[in-house]
Amino acid sequence: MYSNAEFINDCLELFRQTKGNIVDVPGTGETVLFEEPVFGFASPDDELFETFRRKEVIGANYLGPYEWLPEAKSVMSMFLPFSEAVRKSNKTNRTDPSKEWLYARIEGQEFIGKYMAAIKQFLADKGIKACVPALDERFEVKIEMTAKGLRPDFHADSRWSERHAAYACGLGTFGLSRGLITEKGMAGRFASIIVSAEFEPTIRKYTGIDDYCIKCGVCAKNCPVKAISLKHGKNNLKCHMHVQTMKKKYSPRYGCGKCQVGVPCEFRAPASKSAQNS
Ligand code: B12
Ligand code: SF4
Ligand code: SF4
Repeated sequence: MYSNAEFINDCLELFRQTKGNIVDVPGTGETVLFEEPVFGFASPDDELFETFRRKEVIGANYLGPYEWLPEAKSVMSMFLPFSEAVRKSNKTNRTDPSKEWLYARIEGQEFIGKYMAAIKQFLADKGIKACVPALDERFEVKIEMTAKGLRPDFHADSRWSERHAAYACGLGTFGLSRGLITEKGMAGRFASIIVSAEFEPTIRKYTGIDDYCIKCGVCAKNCPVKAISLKHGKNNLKCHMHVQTMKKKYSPRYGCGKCQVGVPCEFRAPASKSAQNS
């Protein structure tokens, strides 16, 4: 029997061994992108994975764990928090992403891809089948335009959503900015893998989709293009347009993330029960 703790230890060892988490950022030097990840597990039979097919949640394009991997017995999601250096750097400018943030978005995602491929290979060597939806050729994001009065927006009907997987795996809840707040905060990236080995599901410490958000509105104040408001929530289109503008300026890199730094949910969950008790 391969336990949750053993699998987590193996994943942490692979995290340390995989090359690419320290990058040479021009003008800054060697920068660590991510701190060690935190992990959560869910059963593929969790009813949330069916709920995700609803139009208002993700949509009909979404594929559940069994469609990605017919032999699925567990879903594992992880949050990789950005290092303090990456988070701190992105607070120095209110409009443009810092160099460190740009590298964490692009080189950071390349590192995550290599890391997830290493986990998949490690499991294959143990005779365990696995699928990483983000690395699978079936992955796609279908954009559907929506409009609330004069407020054009879009909904992403994704084949797989890392935040929704993390929510199901007990890692945290959504915030006003729509980022997912974990007990290690929001500033970071998610990854997930569906496996044919059975692990104990993580008990979710929340019932509502935004339990960890205190509705302070700081993310809305930080947003350079006013894509977030306490009244209307988050506007994906405005956010996307800004990220595209940054891409023109910093291509091949891009990003923003001003709603994820200098906020109470940057590196902790302001409203989680464990945060209140500590
Ligand atoms: C498309 C996309 C975008 C689009 C649209 C985002 C969106 N909200 O869909 C744009 C370009 C705007 C975008 C911007 C950014 N992104 Co982006 N993006 C993605 C991508 C590729 C797919 C997102 C997706 O699947 N959306 C699906 C739709 C359905 O999500 P949603 O509308 O927010 O879901 C709502 C509904 O489901 C609703 N709901 C209604 N009823 C119910 C019922 C239940 C039970 C539940 C659970 C929910 C629910 O609640 C949700 C939240 O409001 C993911 C990677 C991935 N594969 O997951 C990264 C991802 C979401 N992005 C990420 C990041 C970091 C960013 C940026 C910071 C850019 C940057 N790197 O600098 C900004 C931040 C925007 C923000 N404020 O969060 C991270 C999120 C990190 C985090 N802590 O949450 C992700 C997960 C990438 C990763 N691998 O880590 N992104
Ligand atoms: S900054 Fe405040 S309102 Fe915005 S997501 Fe974080 S806790 Fe919620
Ligand atoms: S990523 Fe930037 S543009 Fe998008 S919501 Fe956050 S602060 Fe606004």
